[in-house]
Amino acid sequence: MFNKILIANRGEIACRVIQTARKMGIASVAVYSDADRNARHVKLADEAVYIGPSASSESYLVVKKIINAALDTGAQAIHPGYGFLSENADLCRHCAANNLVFIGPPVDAILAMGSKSAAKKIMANADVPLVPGYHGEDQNPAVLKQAADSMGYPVLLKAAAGGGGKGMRAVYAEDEFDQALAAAKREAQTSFNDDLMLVEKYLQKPRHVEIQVFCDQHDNAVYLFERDCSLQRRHQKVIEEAPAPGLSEELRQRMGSAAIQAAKAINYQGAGTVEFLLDSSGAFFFMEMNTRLQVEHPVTEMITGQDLVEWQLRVANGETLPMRQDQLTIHGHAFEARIYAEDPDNDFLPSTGTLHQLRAPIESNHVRIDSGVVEGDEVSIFYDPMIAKLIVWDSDRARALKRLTDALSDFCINGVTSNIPFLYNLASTAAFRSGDVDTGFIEEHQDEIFHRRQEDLDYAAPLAAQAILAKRAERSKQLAEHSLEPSSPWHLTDNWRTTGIEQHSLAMLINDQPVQLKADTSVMPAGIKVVNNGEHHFSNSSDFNLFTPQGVFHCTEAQANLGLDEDNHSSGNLAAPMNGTVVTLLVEAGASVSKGQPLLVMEAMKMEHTIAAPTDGQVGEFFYQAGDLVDGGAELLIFVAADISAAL
Ligand code: MV4
Repeated sequence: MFNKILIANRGEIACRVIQTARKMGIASVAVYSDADRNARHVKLADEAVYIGPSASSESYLVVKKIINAALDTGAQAIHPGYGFLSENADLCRHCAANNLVFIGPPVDAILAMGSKSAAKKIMANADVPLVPGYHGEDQNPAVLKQAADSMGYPVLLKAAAGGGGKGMRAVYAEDEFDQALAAAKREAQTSFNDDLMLVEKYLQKPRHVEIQVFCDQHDNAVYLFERDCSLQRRHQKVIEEAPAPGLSEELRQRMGSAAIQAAKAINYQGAGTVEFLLDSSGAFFFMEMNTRLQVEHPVTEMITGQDLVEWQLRVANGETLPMRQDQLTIHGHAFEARIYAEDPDNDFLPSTGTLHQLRAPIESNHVRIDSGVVEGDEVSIFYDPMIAKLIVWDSDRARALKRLTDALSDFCINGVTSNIPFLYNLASTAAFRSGDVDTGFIEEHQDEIFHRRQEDLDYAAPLAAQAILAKRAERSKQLAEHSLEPSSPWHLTDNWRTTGIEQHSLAMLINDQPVQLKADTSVMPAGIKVVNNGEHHFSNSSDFNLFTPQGVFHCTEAQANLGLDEDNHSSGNLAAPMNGTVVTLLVEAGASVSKGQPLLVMEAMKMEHTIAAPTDGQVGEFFYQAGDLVDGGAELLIFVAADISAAL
């Protein structure tokens, strides 16, 4: 076995490969760019080599730098991960030329699968089922149109050099064909510098079911069952699962055998994935073959109990496959959700920045987190903004799905916008729960997925109120413990509410929705009701995230009316009306004051503002001194209304 390998990648996959290498007693070499100088994979590796500027094109994608890093550190093999150079024939060739083992397939297999039309030709010869269509060299428009007419509309025009949904155009009727073909060829020429076209029967909302295959150098080949990756948005996978919901054992075996046939047709070695389109009738058709370990491989690991990176290392080292087909079984069900720093409410644009808070769910036999970052790291603009992969497992799909929604609710991220609420809403839809998933799912259910339901708000509001009350009680308790007067009411701990407040008027923004609540803490648990969700002037006195099973709610507490609510004579904590500076305190802490008596002067926007006593009462404590800068909405002092303090 290798003594040392180099991981030519970054982020979560680099960390994941390093972990298996360590488990096997193999030393690891990381490579890193400027932006990744302090990255997690650099810290986890035994050694690390700087390979240049942050832009991938000047670092992670430079074959010469990767090869030199391996040679300079005495690494015997290179693991390419996924993306970057993982399917790059040049890296494969340069490894061979430098007596380095490429942990992946032979270069001919990479080349064979690199072109969609070449791949389909190979698969046709291997009797692997293809979508009915034309994949020929003759690109005479009349030939292509004849093929379309004979298979019947709708048809799909696909650029042979395309991929990931790029260069596809549907044609619904014969009279649209010529114009559509001309447009598709122009686009392909522009995008791929190659306008070779395939024509296929257009399958309506198929499922994307892929088979994990593994082949060693001794002509052994197995499939490790399937993954359903139909849940995609703009051809990016969002949630993957294994096994595929509702797939019969008979269909699984037929797809697995077809995948093995595809692998053998190209003398495959290593980990590979054969992607199929599965239509509603149960017919399946070869789409493409990926000659690398996939992002979503963990769900296969969870249901088979196998470490696929360990398999890769053993196979690359010339060992036979660790298991035979008859030894592999499916146990339970697994999901993977890709946690991204992106904003679903802003067309999923990446949300770069600092991960001020990153608290992942606790890992267990049921919850696995593959992450390349830790709290405090930057999510940079240079690379894919994936924060982590959340993988869950349980004994059946329903239980695994509950694990998923619970874990998403426990995943706390602050500092960047994440797609967690989107993932949670998606996983919570009835259609997803029923396993009724195909490639059109997100499009079809987007109202339910993207729309923050009113009931979510009503659900969140009382929870947010409880959070505010708890925060206030905690703050008052802290103050009481440091208060000046031994006789001060703040010392009373006989369940007396430290601020003496029993009815609260709370106002807040919940996910930008104004909400007003009345809370009565004279009863336990606090009686809280949502009142008219009227408009309020909000000052962002304090923001907090409410992480709930319904997803994350961003809450901004504020005073609807400063300090007192007209229709009840409770006292309150007086808040600064806006950002400003405290000019002077006009009374001592602990002083008794009368309604309207000036308590404090602050300056804001070149004007002086006097904060006056909302009613007769007592100043509990000032939180600021003269000269202090104050954020709008910040609590300036604690004030206890006379009718409350009289009762003490
Ligand atoms: C198709 C298809 C329907 N009919 N081919 C999308 C990208 C590439 N992987 C192939 N794709 C498709 N090919 C025929 N003949 C529908 C898709 C497709 C799709 C496939 C898998 C996963 C998600 C998809 C989303 C949209 C379209």
